[in-house]
Amino acid sequence: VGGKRLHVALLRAVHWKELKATCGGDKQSPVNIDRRWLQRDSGLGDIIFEGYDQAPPGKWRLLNDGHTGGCSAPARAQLCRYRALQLHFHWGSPSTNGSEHTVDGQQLPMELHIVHINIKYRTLGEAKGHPSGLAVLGCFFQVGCKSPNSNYNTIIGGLRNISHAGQAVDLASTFRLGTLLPHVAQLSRYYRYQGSLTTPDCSEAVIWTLFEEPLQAFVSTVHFPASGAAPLKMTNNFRPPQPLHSRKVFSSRD
Ligand code: 1SD
Ligand code: ZN
Repeated sequence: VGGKRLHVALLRAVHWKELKATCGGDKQSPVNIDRRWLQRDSGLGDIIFEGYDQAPPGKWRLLNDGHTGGCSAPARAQLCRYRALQLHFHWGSPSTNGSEHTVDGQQLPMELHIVHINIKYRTLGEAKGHPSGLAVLGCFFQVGCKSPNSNYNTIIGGLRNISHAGQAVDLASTFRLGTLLPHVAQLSRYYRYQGSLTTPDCSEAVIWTLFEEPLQAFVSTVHFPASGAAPLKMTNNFRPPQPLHSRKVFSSRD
């Protein structure tokens, strides 16, 4: 498994479809969000977050899986009928280019994903077989922050301790999942479309929700150390935008 995962990580995203046919499907993610062609959907109301405001009893465990640094979600945080599984980041080098989704053709410095599973399904494998099996919340980041969210400092500090693939660390302090999201007043402004996981097997099982409001963080510090015997220098762990084909990107607001 380790060998195959490493193989996937080293293979450029453009070749993933040669390894996994599903990566060549017509509902792939990420996509460019062209704001000229957004379709307003009045049915996209406020997202119901449950448990996002509770500090989890356990510790957040941060893992370097060879493709990203992320945490499993220790709380029973849920949005509508989807339960939070894990969160992770995509970033780049230079640090101005790291997001997976682009907005009007522009890449943002970094993108957070919180992956959720439809509570109808028991396993990730089962959920991957259904178009609404998974829901991923995405948040963009901006650099040049006036008021960075300090909970990200805890995560960013932890990333420095997992510079090798396979390493994990418990974070020193806990935090509520909700504190990682944009300001509450901005949570009703989002884009929505039907897509896929952005890593192989690229299952077309994801309802994507991307918040309009970018978060602030010291993006330039979000790197795995380049020094030492790190087998993978983890930068540019983003997949480029994929064709939209016949899909539409919906907007919750005009
Ligand atoms: O890239 C992640 C991948 O690391 C893994 O977390 C997967 C869920 O099993 O999700 C993708 S993504 O589509 O959320 N980027
Ligand atoms: Zn992701």
